[in-house]
Amino acid sequence: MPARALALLAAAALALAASPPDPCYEDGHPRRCIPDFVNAAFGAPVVASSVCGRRSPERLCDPPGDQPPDTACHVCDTARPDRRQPPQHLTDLNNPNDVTCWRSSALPTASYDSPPDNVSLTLSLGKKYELTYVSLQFCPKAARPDSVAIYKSADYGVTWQPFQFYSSQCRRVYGRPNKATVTAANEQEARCSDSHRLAGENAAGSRLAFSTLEGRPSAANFDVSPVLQDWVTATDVRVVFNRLHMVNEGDEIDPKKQAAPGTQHYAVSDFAVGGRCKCNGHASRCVMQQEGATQQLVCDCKHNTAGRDCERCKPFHFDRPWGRATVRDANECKECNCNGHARRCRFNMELYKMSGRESGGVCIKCRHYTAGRHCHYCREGYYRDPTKPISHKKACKPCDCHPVGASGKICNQTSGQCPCKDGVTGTTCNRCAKGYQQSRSHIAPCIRIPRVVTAVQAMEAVDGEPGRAADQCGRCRAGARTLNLNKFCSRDYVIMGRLVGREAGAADEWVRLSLSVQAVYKRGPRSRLRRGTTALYVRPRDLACKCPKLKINKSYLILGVEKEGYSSGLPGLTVGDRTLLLEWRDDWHRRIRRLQRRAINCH
Ligand SMILES: *[C@@H]1O[C@H](CO)[C@@H](O)[C@H](O)[C@H]1NC(C)=O
Ligand SMILES: *[C@@H]1O[C@H](CO)[C@@H](O)[C@H](O)[C@H]1NC(C)=O
Ligand SMILES: *[C@@H]1O[C@H](CO)[C@@H](O)[C@H](O)[C@H]1NC(C)=O
Ligand SMILES: [Ca+2]
Repeated sequence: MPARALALLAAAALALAASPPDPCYEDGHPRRCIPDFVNAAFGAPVVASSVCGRRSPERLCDPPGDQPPDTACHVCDTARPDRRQPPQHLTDLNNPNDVTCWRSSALPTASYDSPPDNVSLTLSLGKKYELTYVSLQFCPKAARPDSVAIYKSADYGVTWQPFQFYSSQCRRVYGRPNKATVTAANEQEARCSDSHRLAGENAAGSRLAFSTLEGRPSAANFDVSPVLQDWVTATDVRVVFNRLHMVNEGDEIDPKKQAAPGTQHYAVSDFAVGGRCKCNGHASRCVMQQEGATQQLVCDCKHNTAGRDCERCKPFHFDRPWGRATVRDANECKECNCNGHARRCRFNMELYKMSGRESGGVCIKCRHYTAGRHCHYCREGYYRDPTKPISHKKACKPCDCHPVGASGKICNQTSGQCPCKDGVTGTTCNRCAKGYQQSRSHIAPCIRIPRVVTAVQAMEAVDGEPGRAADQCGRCRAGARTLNLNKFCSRDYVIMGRLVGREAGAADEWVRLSLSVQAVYKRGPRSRLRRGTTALYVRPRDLACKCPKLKINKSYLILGVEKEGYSSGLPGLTVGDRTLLLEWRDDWHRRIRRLQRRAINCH
């Protein structure tokens, strides 16, 4: 390996080892993290409503001191870099050895009736901050203004809200009492104070400082006070100097102070706001980010949060409601559980509460034929493949309902069971249920076998098996035991034959047996009945009921009517309601011959 590559590797390893631990996590667990405390105003742009010498050079002087003639004068001239007093000097590096100042234009001379000499400074932080203080350092020897209002905006200058007022006459200038007590009920209200007049002055000039939380009852529980969290939040701060001097009715005007022209002006050397980049406890730093053509300051959000201030959960992390991180709970946003079938989800408070504040995410647009708030079951018309985990792309299979046997196309999403028509069974409804047989009807593809006898059962009955539906069998008329002239006369034909076999595939309605006709004792006028093999049709139900009781290789005497037989359309003899089957007895031959002779007298 080349030495250079090795060196690079070593450097990378060092960088890894040296990278400080992420303060937003501790042993892999999320914990509250906050950006460093900074002077958010440092380097930030300030817009001043008045700047000395902006239009033409202007001469300003400090108010006369106690030991004249030490009054210093400044000539402001924007064309001369060394003589400018621009608002940028408010937020530059505040070096006591090289004080830089902003100065307003000269103000009109104050009197009791004069209008307020309003001059404003608007500072844009470019990002939400949580402010602890706002402070103004006045230039050395400059007068300290009498009435000052501080406003803040939390929406980048769209709306403004009073933050603090200072005046020797709070009620008269700002309509507020001096040093009103803040209670838990009005913590988000600005106060007015005259205390700034007592603040000391040093070589660098006097300072006016507003502490945002001072005197506010919930300050000790700031972590859990949304009201105060809002109160200290600002994107912009505006200071309005309303009066440099307050002149009371009847006050004598100090001629000494009046003397020097241009002494009436505001002069501030440093505008500072102390606070932290607002990230709601979810970031330990703010970074510059390219946003279109401009750069903007944003939180480096952790805990699955997003937004410039980490003020929301990042996409697909809506299983819990967003929350500000506290010392006790980092309120990390949790990913939705969609089993890999959805890319989006939303939060539902009802479900969250119902789950015991565990999970409130609802997946949106479940794919792969899944459904449910976690895409955890199969959509209508699909069912779960039990061999695959629910997270599998093919965990849900389309229902496979039989077009004839099923009464719909929607199967049970879990089992795949289709809704079957009456008498139909099977997961896809492709079979007749027990006790049913197939029909040609699409409406009722399986019909109940009369008296619950199947062809197979009927066959078994022929073979001498016990009938399965014996309890449902009525009195048997076909299986007569006795023979008489009346029976002989009332039937169209009388034959003797041996049952020699049965057809394998029984027709639905009839079981076909094979009969070897051995003697014909009587036949109808148009009948072609003769000795030899013919088909004998018996109803399965009758067979199962052993009515008649039939056995292969046994001989029977059959007395039947032709209407039930040939005329039924079946090619053979039919055992119908009026057919009699008697098990053949050897002594019957002579007896039947006798009946034959007597039958001449029938009717
Ligand atoms: C000066 O500011 C005060 C208080 O904000 C306001 O009421 C007044 O209208 C302003 N006057 C001028 C001339 O802008
Ligand atoms: C679907 O089948 C499962 C399991 O067989 C059963 O528990 C559930 O009740 C069925 N659902 C419906 C809607 O019939
Ligand atoms: C019927 O008889 C034939 C010959 O006598 C015999 O081969 C056959 O096995 C018998 N069948 C039955 C079911 O008894
Ligand atoms: Ca300065």
